[in-house]
Amino acid sequence: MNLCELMKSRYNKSLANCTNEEIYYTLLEIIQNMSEEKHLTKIDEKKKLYYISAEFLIGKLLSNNLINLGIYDEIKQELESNGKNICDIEELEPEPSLGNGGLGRLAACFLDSIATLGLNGDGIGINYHYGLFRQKFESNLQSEYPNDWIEEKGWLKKTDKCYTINFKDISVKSRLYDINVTGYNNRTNKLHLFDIESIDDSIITNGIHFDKTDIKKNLTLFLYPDDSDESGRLLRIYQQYFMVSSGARFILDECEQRGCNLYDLPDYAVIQINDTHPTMVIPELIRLLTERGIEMDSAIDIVRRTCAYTNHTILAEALEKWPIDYLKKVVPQLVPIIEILDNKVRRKFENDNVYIIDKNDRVHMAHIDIHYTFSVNGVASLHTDILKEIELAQFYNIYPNKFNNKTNGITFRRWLLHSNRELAEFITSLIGNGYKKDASELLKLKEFSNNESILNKLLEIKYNNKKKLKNFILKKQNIEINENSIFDIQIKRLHEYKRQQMNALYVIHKYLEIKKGNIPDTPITIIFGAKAAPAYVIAKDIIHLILCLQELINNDDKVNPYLKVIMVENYNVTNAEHLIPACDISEQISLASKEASGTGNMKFMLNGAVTLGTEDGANVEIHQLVGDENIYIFGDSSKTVVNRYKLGNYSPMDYYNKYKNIKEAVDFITGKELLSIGIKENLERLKNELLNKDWFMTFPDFNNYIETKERAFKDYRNRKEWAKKMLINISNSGYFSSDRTILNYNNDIWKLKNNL
Ligand code: 26V
Repeated sequence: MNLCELMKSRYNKSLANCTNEEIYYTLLEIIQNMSEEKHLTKIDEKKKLYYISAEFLIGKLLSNNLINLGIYDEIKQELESNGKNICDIEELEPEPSLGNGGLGRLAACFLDSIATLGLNGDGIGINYHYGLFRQKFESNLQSEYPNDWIEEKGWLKKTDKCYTINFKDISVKSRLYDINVTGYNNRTNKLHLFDIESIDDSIITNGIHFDKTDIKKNLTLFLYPDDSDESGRLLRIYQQYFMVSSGARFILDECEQRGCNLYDLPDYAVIQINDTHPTMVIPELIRLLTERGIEMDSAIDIVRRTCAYTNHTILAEALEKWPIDYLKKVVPQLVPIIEILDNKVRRKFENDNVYIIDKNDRVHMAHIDIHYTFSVNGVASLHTDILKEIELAQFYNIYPNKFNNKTNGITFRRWLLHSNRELAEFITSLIGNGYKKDASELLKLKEFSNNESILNKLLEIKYNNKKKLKNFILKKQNIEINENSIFDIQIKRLHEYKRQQMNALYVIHKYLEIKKGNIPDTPITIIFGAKAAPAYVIAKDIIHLILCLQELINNDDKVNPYLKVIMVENYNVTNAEHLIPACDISEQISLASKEASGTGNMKFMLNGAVTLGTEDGANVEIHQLVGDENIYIFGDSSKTVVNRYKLGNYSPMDYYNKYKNIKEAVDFITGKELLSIGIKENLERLKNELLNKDWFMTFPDFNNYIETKERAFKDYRNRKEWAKKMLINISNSGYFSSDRTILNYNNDIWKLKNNL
């Protein structure tokens, strides 16, 4: 492969004289051709995995593909010797935003690992034209705009596969688009995204507003359209059914082509249902099988043996329950099937808590999954325990063998090899290349934990990454940060349970301390990145508070040499790739029991950040792996939290009255400094929410949070000891490779042949 020659023949110019755009489109084509060559389904591959998900947060694909095809270094060098920089070319690529957060990014990591392990497995989802909104900060508030990512020449390949999808009132024609997913030195699988052709983006006005009833024009415009009104909720059902009906028909077609007679579907397909958004695939498959002549009871049995379900949350408000009337309005063809499924359950069990249709005529989507799949898994050890013992205990009693844990993972190709090249190269120089395919080899790094020069090199790499991030933030947001300060980073969706508000209260606390003359030994930079759901009022108020603090503190020359606050605009995968390698302290501070797993925590660990966190989600497993010395754990345990909810006697006001620093920090939200910057209504609403509700129990953990954070800051001063903590974190992170997770899924659930 010679890029120079190719550019010459295409454009009749030397590589040095080509524009970055010309280079980008040429690389895209080279990659497409190379990856297509690796799309070989082996003859003995009878069974195939279909990972069906409303989200695939794939991020930019150029570098990732170059790495996985093994030509990154070659191309980078060739570009460099012609005066070109691969980073400038990467910048031209728009980032698809086909996901919200961890759930969608997990699906993308899984596709990478499935292909890397040589497994026969594709993704199925929706081709949202504008995905999740693009976030802008205007007057210290979040505003939302469409993210226009689809280009004429891009990764999406239009196919001839089309289906007619029937809703109660309308029919639409779905068409399949494919994105190649090439594994690291391995095969190419596909991400299948369905779309309609009658989409009309001219209906979008004023940011991301549009007529939610005009389904033919809006069906695949946005991910998670605002569902605070009925038309928004109905649109979500339209989207979900569109995805599963197209997907189910595609799966049946493919299986029949491979020789399946539909009675033996479980030998040809396994369908992993990613949370409840694709749950309607169960009644839809049953419907399609009966339409093709299979009796209802057999159809149900076939589907149950084909599908498996992953639960990603215990938050009640996130567990989907659709009023049956909504389903009657959109997909009446599924209603009799769901009623049959419910009746079967009622005949077998006498327990309201396991019925599919409740007494208020709402359909519990997760209950369909649990009864009518063969496997139910949680995404971290604590999460699975909570499902078994508390949230889904009534089901665990009935189906103890269905429940299993699959602790999440991340792909090291994107989150180390690509995002932190310098660290990856250093690791390779120490332990060789083996860890790239077998991440457990990172354990070999442990033997260097007292080697001063190696520890110094780790610190140097971190420092270089911090300088890079400093430039990135300066360019992006025109804020200058100090690369010698501690980089303390909290980046994730904005949600009260993740407790960005607790970190913001810490910022206030620290600001007041500095004002009192208690200057920190090392300057601190607290970095946030988060999008709030457009209709989630308190989440947007928290963003407002953080942005007001950013303005107040960064303009206060008495404070800003010691403390700075940055809220990164439009947090997405690309921004995460810049932020994570530069982090010293990884904030994972959700209320214990609420974060199913978290995956950012794993990315930070792999990049040598030390976790400051609660015993929640996968933090628990990180803690077990690195030991007390190499993590900062604080806060109430999940047992205490669960018990406090049960008692129902938590009163934030008691803490406010008892602890002076809590009162000071909370009062500051509506004090004169912030009111001179922010909006009274928003700040007051947030303060009242904390004082009167604080549903995610910020105050009980607050003082322990401050103490533990201060201890981490103090330890940071001993650079050698800190570097040791970094090394121990990196060396233990192998467990969190999504290759390990996928091997577990395959061994326990999918049972596909491995063509390594
Ligand atoms: C969804 C919603 C939607 C409506 C409003 C509130 C709300 C709150 C939470 C959710 C979460 C849906 C499921 C989800 O994204 N779970 C995430 O899955 C990740 C991958 O397994 C996991 O690492 C995160 O801990 C978990 O929150």
